[in-house]
Amino acid sequence: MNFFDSLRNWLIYVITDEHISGGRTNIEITRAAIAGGADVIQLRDKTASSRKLFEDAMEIRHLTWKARVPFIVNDRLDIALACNADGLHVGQADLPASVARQLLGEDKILGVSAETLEEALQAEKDGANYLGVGPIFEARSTKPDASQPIGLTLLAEIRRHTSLPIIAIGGINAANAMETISAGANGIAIISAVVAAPDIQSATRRLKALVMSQGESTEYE
Ligand code: TZP
Ligand code: MG
Repeated sequence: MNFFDSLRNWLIYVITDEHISGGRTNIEITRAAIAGGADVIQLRDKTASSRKLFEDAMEIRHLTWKARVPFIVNDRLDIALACNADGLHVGQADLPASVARQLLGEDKILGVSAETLEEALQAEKDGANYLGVGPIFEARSTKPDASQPIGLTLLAEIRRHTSLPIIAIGGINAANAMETISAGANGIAIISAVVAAPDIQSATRRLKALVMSQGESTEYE
């Protein structure tokens, strides 16, 4: 299987957040999420210094390398390159995806956030390897500046118009994971339902089992 095709099999995309983890570090979150079966880890920290982010990224790179779990850095191209992450995730207010692609080269994964069909189609043109689509549900308790939820109908519409892997994000938990996959997401990106859970490992495992049971009955491109 081509390396980029394997993104279609990402089911559980865990994003770190030390602000809601009850004191657990990005490294502890990563360890527990990997142990629970996370298919990809993203380092996301909007307030850490560059040095702290770099040091965390290096350690997460080591852990993910050993576990053969892909590692994506949020927002920061410099950190992604410095730690030799597998890829970078950018939003609509970050470095433009086309520029990120040029600087990353063709061998790294580029993820782009999209809230509309237009953004999704533009991201595809700009060289995205996957789309982060959302917020699907209410997500402002984790991301205070998150937009209004876009809902499952728009997710399904984006699914119909792109063949890129779609990772749905925003307010996803065990109660709505199945319907999110049914609407067309390849996988789900999760912060609070995993990172704020008392047991990160078992929260990850539970979500993975749910989504895997769904995958047995549904197939998307
Ligand atoms: N982008 C859109 S919603 C969101 C991000 C980073 C936050 C998702 O967090 P949660 O806790 O899984 O709703
Ligand atoms: Mg961003």
